[in-house]
Amino acid sequence: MKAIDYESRIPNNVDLGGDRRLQRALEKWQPAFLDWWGDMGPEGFQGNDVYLRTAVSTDPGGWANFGHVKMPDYRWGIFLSEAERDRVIPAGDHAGKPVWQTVPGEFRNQLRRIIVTQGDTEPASVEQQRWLAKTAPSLMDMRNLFQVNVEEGRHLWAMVYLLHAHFGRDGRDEADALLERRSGDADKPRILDAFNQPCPDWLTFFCFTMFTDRDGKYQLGSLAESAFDPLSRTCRFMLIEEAHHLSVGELGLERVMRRACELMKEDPNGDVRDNGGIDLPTIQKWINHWFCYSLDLFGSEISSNAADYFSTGIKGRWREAKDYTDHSCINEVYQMDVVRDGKVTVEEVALRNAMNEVLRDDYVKDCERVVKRWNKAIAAEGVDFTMKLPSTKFFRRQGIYAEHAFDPEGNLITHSEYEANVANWLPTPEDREYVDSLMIAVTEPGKVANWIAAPKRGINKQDFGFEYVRV
Ligand code: BYC
Ligand code: FE
Ligand code: FE
Repeated sequence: MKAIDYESRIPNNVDLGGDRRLQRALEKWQPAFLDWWGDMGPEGFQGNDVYLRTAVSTDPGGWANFGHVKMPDYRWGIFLSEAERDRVIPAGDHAGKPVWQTVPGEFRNQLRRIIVTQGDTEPASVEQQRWLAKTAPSLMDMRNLFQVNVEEGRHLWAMVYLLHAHFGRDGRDEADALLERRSGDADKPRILDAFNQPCPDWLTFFCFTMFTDRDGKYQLGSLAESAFDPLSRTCRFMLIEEAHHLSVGELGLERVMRRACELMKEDPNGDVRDNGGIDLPTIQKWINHWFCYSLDLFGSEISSNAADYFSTGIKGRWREAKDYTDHSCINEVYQMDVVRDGKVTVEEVALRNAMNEVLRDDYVKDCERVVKRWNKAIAAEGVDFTMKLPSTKFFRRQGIYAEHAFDPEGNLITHSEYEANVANWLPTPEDREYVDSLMIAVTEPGKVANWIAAPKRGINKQDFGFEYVRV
């Protein structure tokens, strides 16, 4: 393993110093990135010391270095996981052949498109979250927000490195464009839907990190199985950072649920909202919204793009190399629910064309695992309420269910039945206004807003009362 060149302007373990052209190109992009961070990164607190972890090495345990830094001084770097010796292409028509260290000409456009799409989500999420520090429910939550933000910035660097190193002029143009699109902008929006949605409150932030960052986990996992080895190695390292983002979402939502339960017990005849909490049915609505928006990110259930990505080896399934023996999938089928003549029926789809759905299935299972943990926490509070994931057909805007109306149980219903009930299923303007009214910053160490329970654990073995941000 190459030691990280931590002293050079761009910390890296890719021997940037050995490629002057590439180094100069990235050094030119760096000020544009810092300008973007200044304009579109977290609003406020840029001059404050934040207790952040910084990747200083990709060795196990060595990549998480904690200390107080000002966000603009965070060392955004380029880190690839260690190369696997004699790695072979995990999936598709070329399975078993040596992986690619450079981009084959015939797959150049497809690979660039995927890397650009992946790269686009990273700054988009920072833009979506930029106002949240002003209403952080505690200093530790604020610190977690900033940790997620700087790491999404680093993930942008990871994709920009690949574009600069492997795609020449087009790659450099795409890297510039990644700093020009803006989340939610009418003229220059970000590429994928969920990344143009507003993220105005902390309940949304926790749903986003729980559900949308988890799409990141599965997309990165699928790209970690890529035949293009630099992409695979980049994604493997990003996945390590991603785990914390997911826990911010999972544990954040659990704390909101626990607080709702506490308020129900303190005032059994009272209303959670009258006592300044977020009631469980409201949390369920936010979950419905963000789970379904995140399902859209997997692309259509039946997709020739997905089949191409799989057969060429550009993408694999989740844990393709470890968990599967048949890596070709050529004569296999997937039993897919489709809508025909006003009814849901099962049809056989060529497995390669169903690869988006296969990945989505793994994602849904992972989400279900977390929902079970939440329900245990609610039960432990002695409250009789069960959180549920809605059907994957409910509230979709991409794929084969998007033009139909479904209820959260997955029953096909009419559009007017949907309209008549949607206020029970998804956040209403009144719900949003209520949640928004609770968003008031708490910046005293060890204190927490009324609508959320204090966390059970601090960060890096520090207490909850630690000065995570010096305000
Ligand atoms: N919104 O065959 P289809 C993360 C487009 S998150 C808008 O259905 P395909 C992160 C699609 O582009 C992980 N458009 O889809 C999380 C295509 O367009 P064209 C991000 C959409 O191509 C939190 C058309 O519909 N990484 O890292 O199989 C914080 C039909 O294509 C959407 C990736 O996504 C949508 N939701 O797959 C920070 C990995 N869905 O060709 C970071 C890279 C589909 O008609 N991306 N379309 O113009 C991919 O692998 C694929 O592009 C997709 C879609 C999985 C997104
Ligand atoms: Fe990311
Ligand atoms: Fe993330």
